[in-house]
Amino acid sequence: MATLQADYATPETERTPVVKLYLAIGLIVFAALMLVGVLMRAAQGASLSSIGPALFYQLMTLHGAGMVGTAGLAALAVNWYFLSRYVRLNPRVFLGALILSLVAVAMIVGAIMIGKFAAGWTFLYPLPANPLGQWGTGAALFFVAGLLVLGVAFLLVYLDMGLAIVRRYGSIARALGLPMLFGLERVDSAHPPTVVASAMVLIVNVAGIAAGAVVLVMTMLHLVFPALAPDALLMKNLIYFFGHVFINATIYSAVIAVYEILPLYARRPWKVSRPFLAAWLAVTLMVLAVYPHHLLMDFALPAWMAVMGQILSYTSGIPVLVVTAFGGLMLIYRSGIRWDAASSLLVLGLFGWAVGIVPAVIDGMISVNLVMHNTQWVPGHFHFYLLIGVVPMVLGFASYLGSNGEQGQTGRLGVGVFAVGAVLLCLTFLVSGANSVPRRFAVHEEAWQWLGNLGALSGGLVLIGTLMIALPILMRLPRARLSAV
Ligand code: HEM
Ligand SMILES: [Cu+2]
Repeated sequence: MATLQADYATPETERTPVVKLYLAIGLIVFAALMLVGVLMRAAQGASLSSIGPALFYQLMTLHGAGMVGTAGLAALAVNWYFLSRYVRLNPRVFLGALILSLVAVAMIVGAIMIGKFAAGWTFLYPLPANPLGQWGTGAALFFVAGLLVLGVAFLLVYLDMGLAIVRRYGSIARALGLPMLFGLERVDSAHPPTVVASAMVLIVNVAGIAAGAVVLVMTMLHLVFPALAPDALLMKNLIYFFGHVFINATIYSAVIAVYEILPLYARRPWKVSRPFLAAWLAVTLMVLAVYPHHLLMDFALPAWMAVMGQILSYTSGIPVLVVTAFGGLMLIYRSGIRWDAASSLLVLGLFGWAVGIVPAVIDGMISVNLVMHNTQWVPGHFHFYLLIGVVPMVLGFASYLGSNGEQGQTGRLGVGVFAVGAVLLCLTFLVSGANSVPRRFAVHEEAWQWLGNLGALSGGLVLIGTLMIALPILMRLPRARLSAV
């Protein structure tokens, strides 16, 4: 590492241990929640009808909140690890956030498994306060408070990241590369893509989590004082602003693994350019404004918001995707890259992210949404870019960090098993959606059940593939030092 950077960067001995802890916990939780997913899909296929609707919705809430939270934390670890190369971050803050998150997990899991809370991870107002006898106010409060604690953990890390970025780069805008983009400074091709992405994530996710905190507190107030009933449309706007921004920030954090690790394999640098900076600025603004595509069927929403949601849906994901996919392919092309578990996972992640955006954009059109809204088309597209996009990026990072330069055969084989299972699973959702199978239904019509069963089998493959990738990593991780690629 250059001496100039050494003044700012976090020492290696401080960077790695906490990140390993995040990853080890993350991999185990991912696998456990995949099993929950398989159980749900099997229930929809009627081959596990003993689950019953009450437990199904508990599992759905657990799987949704758990996967979103785990993906968020794992992507945060990717972001933190690579940002700490360029700025001095505080590992104690990062560890504190992990401990807070585990407290949050205990509250959330307790609310669901003991308190029987089952309103879905989106806790859509006023459902948490209308349990029809399935759960008590205490369970709802614990769930909502758990999410709030998780949000606080993220904000603490972001505060540390933001301060460190400002210390080194002067401002978040400069880290995002705005002076270079607008010609006020010469384009410095050595400006790290990681710093640009981190600046974007900070801007959008602090806003997202702040909105989340507001709506969580309002939900708690409503639970304690039912007479205090906020406007339902406002609550829905806040919830989907938060949910949309949070999951997008997760994707844009995870992609940092591609920016940092692929160049090591291809032995070529990933250089920052004007189009790259323009794409990241564009997505910073659009991610914040596109969320009404979740409310296209809410007729009370002002029409201009729905139209904005539709139009921005066409463009929101595209700029960064294009510069990243193009940049990644240029990097790989004729580079003689070595295909091991880590590099294959990162490229699989790019593929899943790119392909998953297509059905998402289709559903972002009002005329399509009229038909596809709340069908399994929706889990179809988001599993595509989460399961085949974010998860492989995180696994690729873990595999790179844990490889110690050695890469076993099991992991590579696991990537194939994972990919086949994951694509099949997503197809079962998309085909179901195209046939108007509703999402979030515990019990399915007989005609749809084969898709549920095929989905459960595919999910089983995904789980096996994940274990084949994750177990060798988990075994190596404790003694892994800075990975030598
Ligand atoms: C083996 C892998 C997986 C299986 C079998 C699986 C299965 C399922 C099933 C059956 C549902 C309910 C679908 C419905 O609405 O009818 C679901 C929902 C969901 N899954 Fe997965 N999933 C898997 C992996 C993942 C991953 C990796 C993520 C994110 C990182 C994820 C995030 C979600 C979310 C956010 C929901 C929505 C819950 C809700 O509607 O409230 N899943 N999944
Ligand atoms: Cu969205």
